[in-house]
Amino acid sequence: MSIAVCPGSFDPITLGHLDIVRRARRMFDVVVVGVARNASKTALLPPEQRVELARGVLADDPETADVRVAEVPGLLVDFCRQVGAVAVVKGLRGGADFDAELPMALMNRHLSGLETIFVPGDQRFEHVASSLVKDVARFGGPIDDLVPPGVGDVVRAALAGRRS
Ligand code: COD
Repeated sequence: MSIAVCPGSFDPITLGHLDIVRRARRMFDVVVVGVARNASKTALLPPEQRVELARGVLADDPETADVRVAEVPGLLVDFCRQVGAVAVVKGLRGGADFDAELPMALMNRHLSGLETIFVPGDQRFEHVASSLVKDVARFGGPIDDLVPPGVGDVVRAALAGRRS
Protein backbone atom coordinates (compact mmCIF):
# COMPACT_ATOMS: atom_id res chain seq x y z
CA MET A 1 0.00 0.00 0.00
CA SER A 2 1.58 3.31 -1.08
CA ILE A 3 1.12 6.30 1.19
CA ALA A 4 1.79 9.96 0.32
CA VAL A 5 1.54 13.16 2.31
CA CYS A 6 0.22 16.41 0.83
CA PRO A 7 1.58 19.07 3.17
CA GLY A 8 0.77 22.75 3.38
CA SER A 9 -0.41 25.56 5.60
CA PHE A 10 -3.97 25.29 4.24
CA ASP A 11 -4.79 28.73 5.69
CA PRO A 12 -7.41 28.24 4.28
CA ILE A 13 -7.77 25.24 1.96
CA THR A 14 -8.48 26.46 -1.60
CA LEU A 15 -9.67 24.95 -4.89
CA GLY A 16 -5.97 24.82 -5.89
CA HIS A 17 -5.18 22.60 -2.88
CA LEU A 18 -8.20 20.40 -3.56
CA ASP A 19 -7.03 19.87 -7.16
CA ILE A 20 -3.58 18.69 -5.96
CA VAL A 21 -5.01 16.36 -3.30
CA ARG A 22 -7.30 14.78 -5.92
CA ARG A 23 -4.33 14.24 -8.25
CA ALA A 24 -2.29 12.71 -5.41
CA ARG A 25 -5.17 10.37 -4.56
CA ARG A 26 -5.19 9.07 -8.15
CA MET A 27 -1.50 8.10 -7.77
CA PHE A 28 -1.40 6.74 -4.20
CA ASP A 29 -3.53 4.24 -2.25
CA VAL A 30 -3.58 6.48 0.80
CA VAL A 31 -3.16 10.24 1.00
CA VAL A 32 -2.68 12.11 4.26
CA VAL A 33 -3.13 15.87 4.14
CA GLY A 34 -0.65 17.34 6.60
CA VAL A 35 -1.60 20.71 8.04
CA ALA A 36 1.77 22.15 8.96
CA ARG A 37 3.36 25.32 10.23
CA ASN A 38 5.24 27.52 7.78
CA ALA A 39 7.61 29.46 10.02
CA SER A 40 7.76 32.33 7.51
CA LYS A 41 3.97 32.93 7.50
CA THR A 42 1.57 34.28 10.13
CA ALA A 43 -1.59 32.19 10.02
CA LEU A 44 -5.11 33.62 10.11
CA LEU A 45 -6.74 30.38 11.29
CA PRO A 46 -5.44 28.26 14.19
CA PRO A 47 -4.15 24.80 13.20
CA GLU A 48 -7.17 22.95 14.68
CA GLN A 49 -9.53 25.05 12.56
CA ARG A 50 -7.46 24.50 9.41
CA VAL A 51 -7.57 20.74 10.06
CA GLU A 52 -11.33 20.80 10.71
CA LEU A 53 -11.99 22.87 7.58
CA ALA A 54 -9.86 20.62 5.35
CA ARG A 55 -11.52 17.50 6.83
CA GLY A 56 -14.99 18.80 6.08
CA VAL A 57 -14.09 19.82 2.52
CA LEU A 58 -12.35 16.53 1.67
CA ALA A 59 -15.05 14.37 3.26
CA ASP A 60 -17.66 16.10 1.07
CA ASP A 61 -15.67 15.50 -2.14
CA PRO A 62 -16.28 12.10 -3.83
CA GLU A 63 -12.69 12.04 -5.16
CA THR A 64 -11.12 12.55 -1.71
CA ALA A 65 -13.70 11.09 0.67
CA ASP A 66 -11.15 8.62 2.12
CA VAL A 67 -8.26 11.08 2.42
CA ARG A 68 -7.04 11.61 5.98
CA VAL A 69 -6.19 14.99 7.50
CA ALA A 70 -3.85 15.53 10.44
CA GLU A 71 -1.84 18.31 12.01
CA VAL A 72 1.93 18.18 11.50
CA PRO A 73 3.26 19.07 14.95
CA GLY A 74 6.91 19.51 14.00
CA LEU A 75 9.17 18.56 11.14
CA LEU A 76 7.43 17.26 8.04
CA VAL A 77 9.91 14.39 7.64
CA ASP A 78 9.08 13.11 11.15
CA PHE A 79 5.37 13.21 10.37
CA CYS A 80 5.95 11.35 7.09
CA ARG A 81 7.94 8.66 8.91
CA GLN A 82 5.15 8.29 11.50
CA VAL A 83 2.43 7.79 8.87
CA GLY A 84 4.62 5.57 6.69
CA ALA A 85 4.66 7.88 3.67
CA VAL A 86 7.01 7.06 0.78
CA ALA A 87 6.66 10.52 -0.80
CA VAL A 88 5.48 14.08 -0.40
CA VAL A 89 3.24 15.50 -3.16
CA LYS A 90 3.39 19.24 -3.82
CA GLY A 91 1.57 21.37 -6.37
CA LEU A 92 3.25 23.77 -8.77
CA ARG A 93 1.61 26.87 -10.23
CA GLY A 94 4.73 28.05 -12.05
CA GLY A 95 8.44 28.72 -11.83
CA ALA A 96 8.19 30.76 -8.62
CA ASP A 97 6.62 27.78 -6.84
CA PHE A 98 9.40 25.54 -8.13
CA ASP A 99 12.05 27.95 -6.86
CA ALA A 100 10.43 27.96 -3.42
CA GLU A 101 9.72 24.23 -3.32
CA LEU A 102 13.02 22.80 -4.58
CA PRO A 103 15.09 23.79 -1.48
CA MET A 104 12.41 22.24 0.77
CA ALA A 105 12.40 19.05 -1.28
CA LEU A 106 16.19 18.84 -1.15
CA MET A 107 16.22 19.54 2.61
CA ASN A 108 13.61 16.86 3.27
CA ARG A 109 15.65 14.37 1.23
CA HIS A 110 18.81 15.42 3.08
CA LEU A 111 17.09 14.93 6.45
CA SER A 112 15.50 11.56 5.80
CA GLY A 113 15.77 10.40 2.19
CA LEU A 114 12.12 11.38 1.64
CA GLU A 115 11.30 12.08 -2.02
CA THR A 116 9.02 14.88 -3.27
CA ILE A 117 6.80 14.62 -6.33
CA PHE A 118 5.84 17.89 -8.03
CA VAL A 119 2.47 17.95 -9.73
CA PRO A 120 1.43 20.80 -12.04
CA GLY A 121 -1.88 22.19 -10.88
CA ASP A 122 -4.97 22.91 -12.98
CA GLN A 123 -4.34 26.15 -14.91
CA ARG A 124 -7.76 27.43 -13.85
CA PHE A 125 -6.32 27.79 -10.34
CA GLU A 126 -2.90 29.17 -11.25
CA HIS A 127 -3.67 32.50 -9.57
CA VAL A 128 -5.21 30.92 -6.47
CA ALA A 129 -3.16 31.13 -3.27
CA SER A 130 -4.38 31.18 0.33
CA SER A 131 -2.55 34.46 0.92
CA LEU A 132 -4.30 36.17 -2.02
CA VAL A 133 -7.67 34.73 -0.99
CA LYS A 134 -7.25 36.30 2.46
CA ASP A 135 -6.08 39.57 0.95
CA VAL A 136 -9.12 39.81 -1.35
CA ALA A 137 -11.47 38.94 1.54
CA ARG A 138 -9.78 41.45 3.84
CA PHE A 139 -10.89 44.24 1.50
CA GLY A 140 -14.39 42.84 1.02
CA GLY A 141 -13.79 41.20 -2.35
CA PRO A 142 -15.48 37.98 -3.55
CA ILE A 143 -13.64 34.72 -2.73
CA ASP A 144 -16.35 32.05 -2.90
CA ASP A 145 -15.33 30.88 -6.39
CA LEU A 146 -11.71 30.40 -5.21
CA VAL A 147 -12.40 28.13 -2.23
CA PRO A 148 -14.58 25.06 -1.57
CA PRO A 149 -18.12 25.69 -0.26
CA GLY A 150 -18.26 26.97 3.31
CA VAL A 151 -14.62 28.09 3.45
CA GLY A 152 -15.37 31.70 2.49
CA ASP A 153 -17.68 32.15 5.51
CA VAL A 154 -14.98 30.86 7.87
CA VAL A 155 -12.39 33.24 6.42
CA ARG A 156 -14.74 36.23 6.61
CA ALA A 157 -15.66 35.38 10.23
CA ALA A 158 -11.99 35.05 11.20
CA LEU A 159 -11.15 38.39 9.60
CA ALA A 160 -14.11 40.06 11.30
CA GLY A 161 -12.95 38.60 14.64
CA ARG A 162 -9.52 40.11 14.10
CA ARG A 163 -11.01 43.57 13.49
CA SER A 164 -13.25 43.58 16.62
N1 COD B 1 -2.28 25.16 -7.63
C1 COD B 1 -1.35 24.21 -7.42
N2 COD B 1 -0.70 24.02 -6.24
C2 COD B 1 -1.02 24.85 -5.25
C3 COD B 1 -1.99 25.86 -5.37
C4 COD B 1 -2.63 26.01 -6.65
N3 COD B 1 -3.54 26.99 -6.88
N4 COD B 1 -2.09 26.52 -4.19
C5 COD B 1 -1.20 25.95 -3.37
N5 COD B 1 -0.56 24.94 -4.00
C6 COD B 1 0.47 24.09 -3.47
C7 COD B 1 1.73 24.86 -3.08
O1 COD B 1 2.60 25.04 -4.17
C8 COD B 1 2.30 23.94 -2.03
O2 COD B 1 3.00 22.89 -2.66
C9 COD B 1 1.08 23.33 -1.36
O3 COD B 1 0.00 23.52 -2.27
C10 COD B 1 0.74 23.96 -0.02
O4 COD B 1 0.61 25.37 -0.16
P1 COD B 1 0.39 26.27 1.13
O5 COD B 1 0.57 27.68 0.72
O6 COD B 1 -0.87 25.90 1.82
O7 COD B 1 1.53 25.78 2.11
P2 COD B 1 3.03 26.27 2.36
O8 COD B 1 3.76 26.50 1.08
O9 COD B 1 3.01 27.37 3.34
O10 COD B 1 3.62 24.94 3.05
C11 COD B 1 4.94 24.91 3.53
C12 COD B 1 5.05 23.79 4.58
C13 COD B 1 4.07 24.05 5.72
C14 COD B 1 4.70 22.46 3.92
C15 COD B 1 6.52 23.80 5.09
O11 COD B 1 6.80 25.04 5.70
C16 COD B 1 6.76 22.66 6.07
O12 COD B 1 7.05 21.55 5.65
N6 COD B 1 6.61 22.94 7.39
C17 COD B 1 6.76 21.93 8.44
C18 COD B 1 8.07 22.16 9.23
C19 COD B 1 9.26 21.65 8.41
O13 COD B 1 9.42 20.46 8.19
N7 COD B 1 10.09 22.61 7.96
C20 COD B 1 11.23 22.32 7.13
C21 COD B 1 10.84 22.28 5.66
S1 COD B 1 12.21 21.88 4.62
